[in-house]
Amino acid sequence: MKALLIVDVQNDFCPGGALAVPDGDKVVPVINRLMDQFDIIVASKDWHPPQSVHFQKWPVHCVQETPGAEFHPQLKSDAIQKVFLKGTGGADDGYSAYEATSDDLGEYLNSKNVTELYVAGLATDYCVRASALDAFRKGFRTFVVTDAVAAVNVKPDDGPKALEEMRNAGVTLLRSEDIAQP
Ligand code: VGL
Ligand code: ZN
Repeated sequence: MKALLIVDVQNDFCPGGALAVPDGDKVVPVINRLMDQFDIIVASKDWHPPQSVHFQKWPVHCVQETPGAEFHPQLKSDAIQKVFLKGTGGADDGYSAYEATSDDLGEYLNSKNVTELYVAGLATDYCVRASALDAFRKGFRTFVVTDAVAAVNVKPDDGPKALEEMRNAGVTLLRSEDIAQP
């Protein structure tokens, strides 16, 4: 089985948000189209407590239960079967969806016999990167959909560097139009 993981497509990572990713909202229509091709669709949310060491590195964003932590309003979130909340501890960053504390992503995917994980969302150089590398390490055939991700780019080439690092680690990069129809 193949599954789609939608990483952190939340208001605070989109234009106007507290930690806006340039063109973060441009991934939304691409992801909405992708969703039609998958039976198993899961998502993560960055879900921080109001006080976190994470906020020594980043502006305050995606605080639990706030509008900034909601999915982008145009994301077809009704089709998401399970949402994994991460970054919930105050003592670490929790970038990877595999570090979610609400449920165990690896166990969930195994219970659905998922062997191939397609990763999309925000941000290429942080949570997409960490989630895709973890997925590969945990034995999933892992794909990152390059037109369905966007980077924070603290440095201008962080996004391309992260994609290259994932590719070197064994993750397959592909474009949404190159995903085989079910
Ligand atoms: C993220 C920076 C801080 C992400 C989360 O979702 O990629 N980036 N917190
Ligand atoms: Zn965060």
